[in-house]
Amino acid sequence: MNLLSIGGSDPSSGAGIQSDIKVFSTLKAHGLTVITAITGQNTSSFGMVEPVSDEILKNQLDKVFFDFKVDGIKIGMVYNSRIMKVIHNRLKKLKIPIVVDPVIRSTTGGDLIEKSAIKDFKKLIVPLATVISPNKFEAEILSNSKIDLKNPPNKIAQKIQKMGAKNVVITGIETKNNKISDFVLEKNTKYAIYSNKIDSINHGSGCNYSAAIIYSLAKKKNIKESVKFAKEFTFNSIKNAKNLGRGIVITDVLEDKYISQLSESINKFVAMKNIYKNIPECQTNFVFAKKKPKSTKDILGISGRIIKAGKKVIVAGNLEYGGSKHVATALLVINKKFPEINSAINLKFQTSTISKIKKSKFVMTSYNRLDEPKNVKNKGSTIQWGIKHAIKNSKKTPDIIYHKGDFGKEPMILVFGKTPDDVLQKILKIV
Ligand code: PXL
Repeated sequence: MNLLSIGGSDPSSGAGIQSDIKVFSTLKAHGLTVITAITGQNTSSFGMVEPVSDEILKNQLDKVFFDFKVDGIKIGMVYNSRIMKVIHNRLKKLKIPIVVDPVIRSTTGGDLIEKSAIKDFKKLIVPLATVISPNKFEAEILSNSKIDLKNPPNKIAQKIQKMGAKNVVITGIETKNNKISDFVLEKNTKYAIYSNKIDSINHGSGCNYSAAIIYSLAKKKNIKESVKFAKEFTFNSIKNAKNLGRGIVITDVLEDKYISQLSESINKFVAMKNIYKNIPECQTNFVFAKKKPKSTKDILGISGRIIKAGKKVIVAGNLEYGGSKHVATALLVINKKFPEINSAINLKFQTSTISKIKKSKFVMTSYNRLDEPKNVKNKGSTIQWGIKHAIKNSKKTPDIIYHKGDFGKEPMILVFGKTPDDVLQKILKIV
């Protein structure tokens, strides 16, 4: 996935385009950047701003759009009317999601937009927004009114929506009992999303929020899902903020530990010698569940499969929650009875593998698809039935479950473990 950040350069990498690249790369998207201005700043003070020329701004946009399929755009700092006009003209006809983060002042006190350009910002940049994500202060400037009892968030958001933004998210509205809420106004609905408040003056949280929203929208998630995702992502980045300079802390974005562990094990798996011999006709999936998974949506898997191409084995697809159906369903059943088991893979059934397992210390059980009741077969819930059947009388945590197939159904071996690495260590002993 290619995501473009249009904004200013921050040499401290706490905010601006440098921060967006960090977010995109953590989320495994490729970050493209078009720089609108160079700022001089650090964690304690804000220095100069030098907007770039029209020529280099246009040239950056041309080069990016000529070459890449851009899946989503985030617009951050756009310093003056001249810059806004160029961006408006280049983006107005695009049909991809655009998130506008209307940055006005930096936490350290620098102006990120010329005061005289706010009028043009409303006319030229706000209407480009699929989602606009002002904080309370920015929403007040854009709407020219204070958020209070007479002007609640809904009224302010409506004003901004009338300027042409499709969806408005006003972030950081404080509520009683130390919660913080984001107010969302979609085309036909409005709601608030709450989280706990962390008292922190930091660099980067607003940038992380809007970068996370564009990532989620580009993945075709809806507005509510995207706002929820961005809120949790940003909350974690604040929780994990670091004291790197002498001034305010810089937010730090964390890799999803499930993604990094599973992708590391998948890379080791596909690099194993002659592993292609163990890939079944229906291909392989390798999955990893979050703690206490409720459905396959809580289980990370490959949205495609690990496939065999001659003697080569390649990963076709991305890691996604809900990316696997069969192997994830099998894991879900096992995890209910043996909650320590959180990872699984399916391998080609080979009698040589079964003999090796029998000589090992691994706990192996099996099920026979021929014993499957008709109503199960008709419902298409074979896997659930099979795994349940296989572990019905097991006291010991299973390492391997296999079945020998049925008419037109390929036999299969499933390997289970606590983590992807645990599964991998078992595979190394049995293939
Ligand atoms: O956080 C908003 C922001 C965006 N872009 C640039 C910035 C800042 C805040 O400092 O410097 C370039």
